[in-house]
Amino acid sequence: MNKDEQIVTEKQVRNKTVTAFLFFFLFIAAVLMGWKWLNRQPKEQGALKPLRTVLDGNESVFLSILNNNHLAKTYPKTMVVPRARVNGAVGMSNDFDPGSWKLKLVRSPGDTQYISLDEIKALPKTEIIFDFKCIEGWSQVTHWGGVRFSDFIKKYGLTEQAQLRFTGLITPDEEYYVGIDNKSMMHPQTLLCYEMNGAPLPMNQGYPLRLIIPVKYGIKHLKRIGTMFFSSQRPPDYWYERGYDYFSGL
Ligand SMILES: Nc1nc2c(c(=O)[nH]1)N[C@H]1C(S)=C(S)[C@@H](COP(=O)(O)O)O[C@H]1N2
Ligand SMILES: [Mo]
Repeated sequence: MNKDEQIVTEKQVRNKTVTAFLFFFLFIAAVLMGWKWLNRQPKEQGALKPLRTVLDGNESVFLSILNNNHLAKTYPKTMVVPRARVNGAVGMSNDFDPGSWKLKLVRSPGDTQYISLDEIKALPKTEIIFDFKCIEGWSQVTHWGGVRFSDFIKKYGLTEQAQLRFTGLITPDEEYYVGIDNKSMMHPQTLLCYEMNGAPLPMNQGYPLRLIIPVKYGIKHLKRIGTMFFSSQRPPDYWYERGYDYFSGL
């Protein structure tokens, strides 16, 4: 017999087995207790507080990485999906009158300006083909055209407003709304978009004007912009209130 080998008695085997099972059950008990603790925590904006704390922590990390040289990948026209999927119809009610639409721009509380689609189309046009990603897990390469948000800000003399932390967007019926950090809004790929595949936006894709913001998930690409405003605090956000990440960056 090799000198390294030892005789293991049946009793020793039994003791080891008992110990292993004990640790296993303690581990399961700890996981169950942790899970119960987590579910007893108060909710904050639709998410359990400890989870919300982690999401908000992620936000500051992402914001410090995001810069204007970091561009979302773009694609050739040949890769654009033939029929783009339509997702989400909150705030797209049928009683909307496209003929009388104007963008309601709240320059500051009490100072509102109305801007027509023609005025927006008169600004320099930018196009982008990128992989549009939804948090539900699908993505598709789509082609959009419109005015860079940063060009719009310059043209309408909103530089000071853009230095506040957030922009808020709301559909005309006020059913869907998003808040977005201005660092992401001023990113060169962020568009006030009025075209898809070189044609006016289809009704269900947000006619007459939607947001395209490739540095964010789909939930932030609000379709059919009614009101735009600026704020140093987080504007209300539809999916944030339902437990999702406020930042929703990519
Ligand atoms: N007004 C409005 N905008 C919206 C939504 C919505 O429900 N209402 N859904 C969002 C979500 S979750 C996604 S993934 C995209 C989908 O854009 P699409 O329909 O052009 O594919 O729109 C976003 N913008
Ligand atoms: Mo989405």
